[in-house]
Amino acid sequence: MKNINFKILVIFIYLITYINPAFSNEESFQDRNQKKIKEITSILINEYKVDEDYVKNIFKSIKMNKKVLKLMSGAAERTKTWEQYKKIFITDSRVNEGIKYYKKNYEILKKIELQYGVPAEVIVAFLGVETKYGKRTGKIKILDSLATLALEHPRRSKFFTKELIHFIILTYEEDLDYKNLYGSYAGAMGAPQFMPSSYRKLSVDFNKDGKRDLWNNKYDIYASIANYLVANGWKKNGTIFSNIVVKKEFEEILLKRGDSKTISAGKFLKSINLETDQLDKILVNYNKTKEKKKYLILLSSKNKKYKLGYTNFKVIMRYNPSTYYAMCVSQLSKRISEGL
Ligand SMILES: [Ca+2]
Repeated sequence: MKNINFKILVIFIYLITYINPAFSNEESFQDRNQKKIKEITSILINEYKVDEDYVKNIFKSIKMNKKVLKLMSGAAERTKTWEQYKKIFITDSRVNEGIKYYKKNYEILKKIELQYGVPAEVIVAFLGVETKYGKRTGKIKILDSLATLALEHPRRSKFFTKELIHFIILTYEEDLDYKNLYGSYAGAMGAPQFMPSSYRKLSVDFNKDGKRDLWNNKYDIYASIANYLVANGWKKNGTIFSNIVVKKEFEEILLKRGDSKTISAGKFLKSINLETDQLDKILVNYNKTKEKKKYLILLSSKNKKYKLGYTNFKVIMRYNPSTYYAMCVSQLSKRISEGL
């Protein structure tokens, strides 16, 4: 009997020492990042006047999340072709759900559209792509994911350190419970998936209840998306993109540029020794529009898929720099408005 108890004890000690992360990895996560944690702590306390105990308690509570490092390298916009990417986001069910969502929230959406000049269907399309209309806001503890990426991502540690700092200030200033905030693996928050820096800078308390709530309040959610776009140059009544046909002799040259790219039409024309405003020379039946800035959007060279984008397309790319992402939001918004 004694012998069995002893064996169990040995196994128990083994388990808590080598398997339970609280006794092994976590300690070393804080330990091996001691210097950086000190730097961040000092910035928060000295530059942003965040309470010292508050910051120290936060760093004590952080648990490394190895999964987010893996997930970062497999982001859909970097691994998929246009056809594969589109299949995820522009399905009949997502379009239909968007139309229903639009109708259900019509009054609030129109109020925001009127004030900001951003069409309701564009706001809805962002929500559709980001979180399936607010239903999937993410289940990963934001503090842990941001800290893991800030301290241990091989390439993007600088970017995530900035976001981690913003996140801590945000929770401190707006009295948010960092222990219970969940989001995407990259630390994006709420229905519109704002990163902490954008949350602090551009989210809006539209219903004036003293809180900027991007999880639950539709006024705040819609207004924040619209405000983000306006702050990044959204043009009221501007076109987002149009279909074009490139003349055969120029198509090959254009498609050589590859997939998932948005390039200035002027720059492309210059590269083939044309004037920057001579777009009509390379396109079939091209009608000039009022839009000054134009972009050639390359989706798939294999399937000869390209479009022409305007200023608002580039503004959508400020939300997420992927050409595929911006085209999905654009096409989803179009399909939703066509289906109303
Ligand atoms: Ca509010």
